Amino acid sequence: MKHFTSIKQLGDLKEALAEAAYVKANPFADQALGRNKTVLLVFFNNSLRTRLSTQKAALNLGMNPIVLDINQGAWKLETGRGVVMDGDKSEHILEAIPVMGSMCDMIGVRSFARFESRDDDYNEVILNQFIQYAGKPVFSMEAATRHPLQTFADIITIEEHKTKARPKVVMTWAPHPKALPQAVPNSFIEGMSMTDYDFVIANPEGYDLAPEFVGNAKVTHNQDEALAGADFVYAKNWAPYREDIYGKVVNYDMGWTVTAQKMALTNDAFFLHCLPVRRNMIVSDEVIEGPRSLVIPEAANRVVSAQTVLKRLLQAL
Ligand code: AN0
Ligand code: CP
Repeated sequence: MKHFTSIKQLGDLKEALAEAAYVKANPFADQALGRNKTVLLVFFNNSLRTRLSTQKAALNLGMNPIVLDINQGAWKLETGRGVVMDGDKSEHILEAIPVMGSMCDMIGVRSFARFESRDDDYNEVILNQFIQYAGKPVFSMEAATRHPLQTFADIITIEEHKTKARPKVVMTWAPHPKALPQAVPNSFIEGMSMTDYDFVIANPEGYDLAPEFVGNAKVTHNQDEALAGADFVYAKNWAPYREDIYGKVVNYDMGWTVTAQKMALTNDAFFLHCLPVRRNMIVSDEVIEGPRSLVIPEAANRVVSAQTVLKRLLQAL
């Protein structure tokens, strides 16, 4: 694996899950693999889990992690070509990227959708510039359209808790005060397409995700109908994809909050969310604190997903 930007690059999912289980049971087995290898983690946006879990994964593999927060202490970067740089940006990303590449063996990048241009976001302009100019393997720590390390951890968590071969997994939209990217839901759909789960997406009108991601997945605008008989409820907010309302909050419907009443419609489902989560917007206190909530083990599995991916990237160096 040269770069890792989509869950699909894992190839055979069963094999990847077996590798992940090995990594989880033997976290320090590959200390020699990462010796004297440096991983640079570049953050254009905030993070708690990705920041910690990727560093922990690197340390477990014997690697040296370096974290760079672009908005805290680095120069402000211009990203457009041909711009006369007479504003507040001191450096161009086209110099910054190869410099970063020269100081590490692989680079992780977090760069969210900016919601300025749907085409720029869906063309992954920032991530692709890293791939083009870093000269080193690049992995996504959530880019504009995907968050594959999250999805891998989500699937590991479902596999650890499922009690039937083909569980019903419902990904439901839930309200949030700010416009959030589509990366997590897009990636989750990609991941679900690699499984044989009974997968359903529930979202309000106007919130249908990009057709290139939705593919043949079942979509309903009726949350209650989707939740009926669910074994796993995966909640997430996202801003609209539709061109005329792209990245705008047009629905604040608290009727979509995942409450105990909603969970009562399910088959005693487990609750999943990638975190960070806004309580009593996305999910009630009762549900997230309840016995079926998996949010903490799900977050802990971020170390496992990151370590499995870093291990593959090291093996391919
Ligand atoms: C981000 C998002 O929804 O994509 C990161 C989630 C992992 N969430 C926020 O910005 C709150
Ligand atoms: N789930 C996730 O990626 O969390 P952070 O944004 O805190 O890294």
